Amino acid sequence: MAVSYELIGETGVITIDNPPVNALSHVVREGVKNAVIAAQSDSSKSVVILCSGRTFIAGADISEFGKPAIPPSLPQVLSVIESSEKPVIAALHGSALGGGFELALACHYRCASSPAKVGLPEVKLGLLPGAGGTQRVPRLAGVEAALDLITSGKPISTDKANKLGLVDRIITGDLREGALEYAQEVVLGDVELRKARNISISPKEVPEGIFEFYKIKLGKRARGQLAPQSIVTCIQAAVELPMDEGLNKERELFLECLDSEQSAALRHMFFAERTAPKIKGLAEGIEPRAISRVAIIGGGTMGCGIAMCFANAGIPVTLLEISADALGRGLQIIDRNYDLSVKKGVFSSEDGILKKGFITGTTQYEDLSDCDLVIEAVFESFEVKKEVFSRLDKVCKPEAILATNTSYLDVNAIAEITSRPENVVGLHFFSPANIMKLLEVVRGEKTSDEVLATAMDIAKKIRKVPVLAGVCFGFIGNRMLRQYVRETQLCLIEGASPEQIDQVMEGWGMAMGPLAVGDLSGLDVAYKARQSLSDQEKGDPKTYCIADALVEKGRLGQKVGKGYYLYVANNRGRTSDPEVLEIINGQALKHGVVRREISDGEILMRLTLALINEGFKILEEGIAQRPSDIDAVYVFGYGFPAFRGGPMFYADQLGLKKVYEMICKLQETNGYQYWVPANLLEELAHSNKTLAEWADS
Ligand code: 3H9
Repeated sequence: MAVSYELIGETGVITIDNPPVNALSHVVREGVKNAVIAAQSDSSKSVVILCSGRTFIAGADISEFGKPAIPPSLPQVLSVIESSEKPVIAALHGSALGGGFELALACHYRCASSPAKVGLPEVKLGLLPGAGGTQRVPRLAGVEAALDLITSGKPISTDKANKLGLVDRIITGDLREGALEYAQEVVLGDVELRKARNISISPKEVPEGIFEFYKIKLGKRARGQLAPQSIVTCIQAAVELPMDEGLNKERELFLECLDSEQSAALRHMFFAERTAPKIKGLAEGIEPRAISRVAIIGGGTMGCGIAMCFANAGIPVTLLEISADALGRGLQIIDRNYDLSVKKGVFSSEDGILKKGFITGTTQYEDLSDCDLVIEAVFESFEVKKEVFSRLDKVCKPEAILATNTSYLDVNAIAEITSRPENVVGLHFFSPANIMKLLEVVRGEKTSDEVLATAMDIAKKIRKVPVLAGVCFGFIGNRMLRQYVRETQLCLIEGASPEQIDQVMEGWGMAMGPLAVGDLSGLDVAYKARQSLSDQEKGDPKTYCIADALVEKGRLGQKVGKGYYLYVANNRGRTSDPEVLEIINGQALKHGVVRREISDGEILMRLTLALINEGFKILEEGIAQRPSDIDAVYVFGYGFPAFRGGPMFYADQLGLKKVYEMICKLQETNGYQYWVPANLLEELAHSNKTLAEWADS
């Protein structure tokens, strides 16, 4: 039974039991409504609503969105609760989120255990709280607190909620017992039921211009997104309109958001993130191994960032470098990063010291003999890695997992260096590793199921989004990136400017344009990688001629103050440099390209289609398990806008037939060898199927 009702003394207790997170599925909505109605005619004097399991209600059932709505709606249920003649008390534990917190706000009183969290994270799903959250929070906690809570979507502690007036009582002991006692107090105390709707907000208490200020701020922070703006409109309505009219406004804008492509995309990403760690076809009963000690080989930026991920999760980690000097430099990088995190308020200084304490350094491989997991993050050269893995194989215990952070090299060949290929796996972190959420888990031919399960498990413990990838050049992310970068370079030589390309992609929602990203990571990195390719692998000589020319002129990117742009010291902002245009024009002339005007639409189309087409190839080769995994890679590792749902979701939204036709047209007009439509795309376009349907089948 998802909802049960019992009478304990004079209190009616409604218990919700809908694992895993007590979401407000249809059965829960109906159950709560019926139980509150039943309580009106029994001997109870008050009603307590609480939940079994690990949490109070974590919100509406997201999997029901996009399907025909089945009554009662949540607002209807909340109206029954609010108009109960007996006091209704919500007892919160775990995370009371979204519709779950709104249900609590419609109750007459709220008590909560500590620590627990409350919040309205709907904005992260492209939604706004659609069951009175935007009307009740400003009435209870004030307009500014409401704007912060609802536009950020970040949960707050119940202690803070108590201070803000959103929670009435913190219960320190057993929540159920405490809630029953509180219910009795309420019955003996207040004569009138407390209803948030009865509070009116005096416009005089609202800071002047606050709504315009938030709209402008959110317009910059959440460029092009509908929900944040609508939230501000709803909170403004809470000030300007009576409760029922405010609720109507909220409902109207909630439904508009729910129908939007942005919300569909963000809901897709919610499930993509949670589906990605699941490995298809894993042998039954496989349990992950315990990882209680980790080592990182290589104290460069990447190795240090990886070490911090484990230390932040409280897992002891040893950093190995070849010399005391190099080790000292690595440990300094870690110190600096922690200091920066403390300065930015990510950790308190005590917390920073505590976390740093989990990291020790060594120059001796022998010190790694008791590690359960070793991650190599050394220079990207097979010869260097060969040396590292041979040494690790000798000193590490036989069951230790040996992982490589390689971005491109063959994980199977690396595994074969060791006597334990089944214990070798790729763990490809993204820079800065202590911040970026993506982790590609690369499955070698011989990697055992147990090692994969362990990789997924430890990834979640260090708060990464792990995505399984097969072995190929660049795995999922970088393999697709190559096509995106190629098309960027071709747009440049054919007529676009760096500014135009970056502005188009950033305006569309990418965290950073491709050329600004190149400058940030250093143009020499890709240049060196290109030098090791054969002419055939390099493709058409004009493709990377501009990038090569910039490097050869010493324009290596931000680190030297110039690349595609100029960077003034201490100012990370970029400015245009006429010399770059001269270089581009010179290269076009040299390669016989007559530059033309390229529209913003063409740039967007070519860059996104380059990603999409390669994504289809990756799927048909089985390199990625599912389309949503590719979306997770791009959103969590490459700054792809989450509100567009990742490249594969975006392809479905464009329509696969249209995508296929556009790629065929590019092949026809450009004549490049690059635009060969993927077989899977062709097949789905002809059979009128979506990628989502293909994935489900
Ligand atoms: C809303 O409420 C709108 C209302 O304002 C208006 C209505 C009119 N629905 O995250 P986990 C599943 S919008 C369905 O790994 P954790 C999840 O997919 C909603 N399913 O656990 C996963 O399934 P599986 C606003 C949900 O312990 C499993 O539960 N609320 C929902 O790391 C475990 O999830 C939110 O946005 C859901 N609402 O974190 C809160 N939530 O095992 C969303 C979870 O099959 N939820 N699942 O992969 C969360 O933030 C986290 O799940 C929570 C627990 C913090 C609660």
